Amino acid sequence: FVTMGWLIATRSARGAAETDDRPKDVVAAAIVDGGRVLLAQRAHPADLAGKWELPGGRVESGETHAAALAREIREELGAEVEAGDGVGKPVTLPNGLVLHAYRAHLRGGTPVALEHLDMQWFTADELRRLDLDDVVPADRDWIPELCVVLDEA
Ligand code: 9L3
Ligand code: MG
Repeated sequence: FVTMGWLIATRSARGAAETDDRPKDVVAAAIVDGGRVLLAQRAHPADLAGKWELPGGRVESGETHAAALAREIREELGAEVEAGDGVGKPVTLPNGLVLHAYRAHLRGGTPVALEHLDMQWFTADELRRLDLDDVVPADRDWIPELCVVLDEA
C-alpha cells in the first residue's frame, strides 16, 4: 500500500507538471461604469487574499481572450461583459503566466462578488489614493492606465 501510494503520488505530481499544456494566458477585466472601475478583493491564495485585482482568470485551451473574459466574469461576478481594448501592457508572472487586461463593457446583469471577498467601484481619485500594498502585485502597473481610462470616461 505504501508503494501504491508512492506510485499514485508520483504519477499525479508528474501529471500535473508535464501535462499542463493549458495556455499561459490570464485575462483580467476593467469594467468601467459611471466613471468608476470595478476592483475585486481576492479570496485566495493566502498571499494574495484581501488584495484588490481586476477580476478574471486563466484562458482555457482553444478559448479566445474575449471568450475567457466573458466566462470568467460570468463565473466570478454573475454578469455579462463584452471585451474591448487592451489596458496597459501584459504582465509576466515568475511562474510564466502572462496577464492581459482588457476594457470590459457590461452587457447584462449586475456584478456581485460570487468568488471574491468583496468588490468595490473606484473613481480615479480613489485609485490614486489606494495603498499599493493592498493591490495584487501583478495589477499594480495597470493603475495609472486605469486612471487615464477613468479621466477620459
Ligand atoms: N492574477 C493576477 N491578477 C489578476 C488576475 C485575474 C489573476 N487580475 C493571477 C493570480 C493567479 C493567476 O493569475 O496566479 C490566475 O488567476 P485566477 O484564475 O486565480 O483568478
Ligand atoms: Mg479569478
